[in-house]
Amino acid sequence: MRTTLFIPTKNEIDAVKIIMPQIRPEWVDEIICVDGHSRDGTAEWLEAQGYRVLRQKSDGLIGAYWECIEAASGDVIIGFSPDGNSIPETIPKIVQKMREGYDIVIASRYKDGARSADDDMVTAFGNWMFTTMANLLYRGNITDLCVMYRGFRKNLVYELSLSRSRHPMMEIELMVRGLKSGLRMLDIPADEPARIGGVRKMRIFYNGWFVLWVLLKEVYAFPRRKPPASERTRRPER
Ligand SMILES: Nc1nc2c(ncn2[C@@H]2O[C@H](COP(=O)(O)OP(=O)(O)O)[C@@H](O)[C@H]2O)c(=O)[nH]1
Ligand SMILES: [Mg+2]
Repeated sequence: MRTTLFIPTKNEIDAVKIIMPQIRPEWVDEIICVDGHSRDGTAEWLEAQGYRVLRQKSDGLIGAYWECIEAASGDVIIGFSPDGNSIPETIPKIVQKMREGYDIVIASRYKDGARSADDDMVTAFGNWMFTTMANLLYRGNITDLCVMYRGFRKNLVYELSLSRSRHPMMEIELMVRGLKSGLRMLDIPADEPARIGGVRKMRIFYNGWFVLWVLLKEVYAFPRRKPPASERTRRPER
């Protein structure tokens, strides 16, 4: 099993200088940084440290995700926020659990007393509401639907036909379709410290709308309905 750590950056120079040296190279097989046109020297600093940096061609965080997935040699992708929100020491824990055979391992901000220092009232409520909806609609018992910090088998993006949209749907489809398909999903507790410098790029209501949309559309969307009985019994043509 090969592992690829996905590091998305957009104007995160203060944070990457502190966080990246805390990531031990032996924890994963490959680190791919995807930089979204930073103007503060983030990409140049990462390159000077010897990291592989893809200059993003597509739009948004999800575009960066796909560029990493397509460039990755790993069988497992781990999404990691280098802005201070993700604790580096959780990386080997995720890798360990993926090796044990899980399909998706989530670094949950809400499990067993883990805390988020990045949440405000709105994001705390939204995360609780969306996670509860996912569990009720798709019979899960996950504790953090939306966190980016998770490992997953790379092939799931193809097996589950995840959305190529630049809107933030792919990660939520991964989780919901994972629940619907009965995949082995595990959440392990991980605090979310406050971000270091920079500004949050995630737009709360824009993202929230797409999370809600995926939660609802997935009631019908995947897997596709079985073909009608007449088609199912038809013999294959020779
Ligand atoms: N490459 C790339 N990275 C991005 C983009 N938007 C956000 N990021 C990075 O993704 C990570 C998470 O973004 P952030 O706005 O902090 O979201 P939050 O932590 O979920 O509130 C940060 O490291 C950002 O710099 C983008 O359009 N392209
Ligand atoms: Mg963040």
